[in-house]
Amino acid sequence: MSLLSPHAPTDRSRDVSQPLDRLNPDETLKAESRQLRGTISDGLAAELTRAVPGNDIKLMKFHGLYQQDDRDIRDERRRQKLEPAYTFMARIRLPGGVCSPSQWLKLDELARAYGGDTLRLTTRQTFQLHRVQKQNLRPAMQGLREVLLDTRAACGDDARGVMCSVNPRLSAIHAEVFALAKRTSDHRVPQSGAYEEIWYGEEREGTGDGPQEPFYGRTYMPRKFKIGFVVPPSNDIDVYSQDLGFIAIVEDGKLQGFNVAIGGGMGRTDQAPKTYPRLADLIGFIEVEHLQQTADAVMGVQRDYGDRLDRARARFKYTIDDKGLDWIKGEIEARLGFALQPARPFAFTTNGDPNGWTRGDDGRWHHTLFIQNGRVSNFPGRALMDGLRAIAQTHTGTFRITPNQNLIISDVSEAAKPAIEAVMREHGLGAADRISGLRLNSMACVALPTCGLAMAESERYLPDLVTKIEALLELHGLEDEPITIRMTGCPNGCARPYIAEIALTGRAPGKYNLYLGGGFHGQRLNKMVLENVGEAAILDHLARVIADFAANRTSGEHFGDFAIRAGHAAEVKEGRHFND
Ligand code: SRM
Ligand code: SF4
Repeated sequence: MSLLSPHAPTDRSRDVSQPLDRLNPDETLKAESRQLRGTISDGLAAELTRAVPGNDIKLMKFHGLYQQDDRDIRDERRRQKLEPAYTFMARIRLPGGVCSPSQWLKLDELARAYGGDTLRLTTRQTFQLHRVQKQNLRPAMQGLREVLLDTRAACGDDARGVMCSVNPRLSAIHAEVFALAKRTSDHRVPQSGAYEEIWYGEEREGTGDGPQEPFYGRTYMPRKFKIGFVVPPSNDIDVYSQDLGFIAIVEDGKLQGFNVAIGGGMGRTDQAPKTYPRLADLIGFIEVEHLQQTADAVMGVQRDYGDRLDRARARFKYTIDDKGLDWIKGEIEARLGFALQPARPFAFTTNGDPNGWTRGDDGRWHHTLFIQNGRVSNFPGRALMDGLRAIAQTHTGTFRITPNQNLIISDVSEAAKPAIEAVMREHGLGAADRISGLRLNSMACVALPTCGLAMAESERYLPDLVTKIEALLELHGLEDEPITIRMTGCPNGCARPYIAEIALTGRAPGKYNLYLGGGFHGQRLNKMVLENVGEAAILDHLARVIADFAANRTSGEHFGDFAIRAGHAAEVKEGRHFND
């Protein structure tokens, strides 16, 4: 099959400087996949293995599914000459992280039936089921469908689930921005009937080889594309880390439109200077009525000019740096047919979540439940999974997953509040739990044992490390100080570490790079200060910086700002700066 016309004819032509015969093999795979079908159905039917063939692993990402294996037992199985313990991770598409109690109950049921009795809340406000056996994938997908959920385009080279500030206190504005985020998400879901065909066993019109992807064409996006909506003063979604961010401009209590930010991204690879985290640039302001058109124009530019040769350079941030911001902005405006207005003033104050009860401007209550690293399970003395199921059985409002992996039990009436508090107490969810400012602002990616790319522990290690850093903070009476700390098991940046005040990214078992100096509300990249070091060196270094912070900070100065001002994030002990 030829790749000569991979894109829809409706837009301007693709970047002709990229020779077709040298495109990345993944481009051919997409183009020849019959709109994401590949041989997925055959792979699912093969009974001799728990895995699917390599190319289908890639195509299944577009269906929100990742093949993984249990890395805790990988070596042992190899010794026993057994196939790795393959299972699948399913990521749900849940724009803005909002779900209903009946959806929660279904997810709880599926997690207990197929997902190892646990649910994972992600840094992009959705659920992941892990450890789903191949033969359980279809029942799981059909179960999701019963509550109008699916995993479509939760992964793959497409527009991922769209993020949206949770901001429960501003209920009316949140509702408006959330509706726009959801519409943007729905608008960019691939149209292919492959999903219905493979997972629901349905035939759909237009399921053949025809031109049924008016926007994506046959080769979709060059790489994943991430969109987020934020409502200041909270920058909970870390808007500067999105490929395309919309910053709500609210004047006189009314949504006026959005500032547009483009080109954020966190991923980097160690020892590969051509990859780096980048903060998004503000390029202007648009009225609400131009929102979808703008999203289309921006995505269209990346679709047509993104790097389709080198996947390590295929994110929008590199297209912008390669072509130049002015050129990209000009191309966006040419597609829009008008110039963007100058960006309007706004101010962020934090990217964290409040803890506990807050009251919305409509008088309804919202409870933010701290969920360490997004892991929902029954822990000793804290039956989180059971407790949330019990709440979902009576709750009449919504649940909102925050971009910090926490959960808001939202839209609670005054009358219903005592009953929810009683269920929380009964399950050890303690509404009044004392949580340090550091822990409350901590985030870790999944990493081991499921993530195939992890080089070190993250979710399973950060809680213990935080306990040790808390002890250092307590020495100086800083236990309530809000400080963002984020850990990832590799440099890919799934917990958005490069904008945290303290960050650790995995290099090898027990070894991390330490970064300091990110902005408290996600406005500045941090700097690497130690490379490839273990816990003792990390704690030793932090002890000195924390002592200096306690002694010499100015009033109200945040830890990250102090680290920069005092020169603690200026020198790399080994290695080099990558983001000066
Ligand atoms: Fe991520 C790949 C988990 C948010 C950057 N990410 C992965 C995979 C699928 C590993 C893989 O490719 O085999 C991880 C699955 C682990 C597992 O067992 O579940 C994984 N990413 C996650 C989640 C679950 C972390 C979490 O603990 O919450 C987050 C799911 C988000 C969602 O609901 O969609 C998650 N990943 C992010 C973010 C944060 C964000 O988007 O706000 C980033 C940084 C932002 C960005 O994209 O620049 C991120 N993930 C990556 C990358 C690096 C991309 C790059 O441009 O270099 C990879 C690797 C890749 O794509 O090649 C990756
Ligand atoms: Fe896996 Fe690395 Fe992402 Fe963590 S940051 S989930 S280790 S890919």
